[in-house]
Amino acid sequence: MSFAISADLIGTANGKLEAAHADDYEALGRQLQRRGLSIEAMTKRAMDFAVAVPTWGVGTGGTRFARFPGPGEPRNIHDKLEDCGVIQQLARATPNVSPHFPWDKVSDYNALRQEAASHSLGFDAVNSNTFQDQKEQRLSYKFGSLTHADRATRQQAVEHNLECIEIGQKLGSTALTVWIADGSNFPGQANLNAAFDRYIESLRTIYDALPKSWLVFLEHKLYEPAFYSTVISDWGSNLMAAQELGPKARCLVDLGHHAPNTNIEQIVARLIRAKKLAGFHFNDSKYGDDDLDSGSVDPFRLFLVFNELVDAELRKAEGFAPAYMIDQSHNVTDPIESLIASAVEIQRAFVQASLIDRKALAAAQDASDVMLGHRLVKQAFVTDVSPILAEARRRKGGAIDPIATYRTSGYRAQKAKERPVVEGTSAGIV
Ligand code: PSV
Ligand code: MN
Repeated sequence: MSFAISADLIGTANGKLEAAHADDYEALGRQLQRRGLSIEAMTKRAMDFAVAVPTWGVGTGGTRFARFPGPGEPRNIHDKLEDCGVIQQLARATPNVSPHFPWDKVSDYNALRQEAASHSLGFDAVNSNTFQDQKEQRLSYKFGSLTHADRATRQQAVEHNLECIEIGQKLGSTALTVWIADGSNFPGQANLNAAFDRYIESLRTIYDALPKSWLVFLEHKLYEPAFYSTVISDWGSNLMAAQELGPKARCLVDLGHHAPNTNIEQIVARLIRAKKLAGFHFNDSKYGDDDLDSGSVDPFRLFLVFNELVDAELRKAEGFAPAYMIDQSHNVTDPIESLIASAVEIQRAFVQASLIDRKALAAAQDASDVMLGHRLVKQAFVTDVSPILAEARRRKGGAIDPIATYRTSGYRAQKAKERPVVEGTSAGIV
């Protein structure tokens, strides 16, 4: 019998915090009321908020240099689902997981779907992987996959994506996320336009195989592993591709996939306007695609992204239905703790952005009252909405302090006993 965190343990942990929490919640309620806001409405919004967890996120990540595995790491998709279940049990904001293939391959996907449900989890977008070679793979992706100069290699990569769609259907997913590492490391290595043309041609076959009600999310990334040119390097190339393919193709914004200081919130605004925003891979960064925990370095940027998202939601922007996912690499923390903290930070940014007085903001903007507009946005950002987030978790059966409760549970130490260490560490991005 594998160890699981009990509802009793959460109840006991909450019991110790309840009085202080109620006090903080009431105080915040009074503060918001003075601003014409209902804490109840905000709590309801927090309760309805969800962001998917990536199956690959519960394992310790790595860099090009090393991977330092932690104790009790998940060994397979079954262990990963168990860990994702704990994140949802404690934080109650991550009811879906986003699987990556072939990493999460099993022989029976109907059984896997049931297994996820037993952890109160469903499946979000399925991710294909043509950025690595797999054992027994016929043709290598060393020089590209969907855009490879060789037709047979392109075909192999297309077929993998078609298989991902088939698997996704069994799991209850409704979207395929495609990120390719294709590009070049030397000027002269590839014809920049021919590579893009081949991308469209390959994606066309994948697009045509999408079941009704499915979308394909195209993910751009500035650089890495290709360091001279990447085929889908930015939101411009991404938007061109999505527009050329048709309405089921949308652009996925991974926050780490832009040059430092890029105004990502403006990109988000433009994609919403073009009805092409697929959703997000949330993470944080300082220099590049650092894959740090969401909101850990620049929570203001995360908030400004949500400012655009809440604005679009409230004005009912046409075609606006973004999918929220986390995509991080945890190298020096317990991945469960990082994913809990990140889900809370993302939810925090959403609630903070919901506090903005949109009417007053529009009036300030129309009157060119710069300082007032800025203050209205800033006031929302500096409001500590922690009691709202805690209350949302508490009402849904989660933990008032999810990370402290996780530590008290001894879950990781138990898993270290149950999951023998897998020998051999490899370097590499996960
Ligand atoms: C690429 O860096 C990426 O952001 C893509 O979403 C991949 O699927 C993911 O990371 C996992 O490696
Ligand atoms: Mn990503």
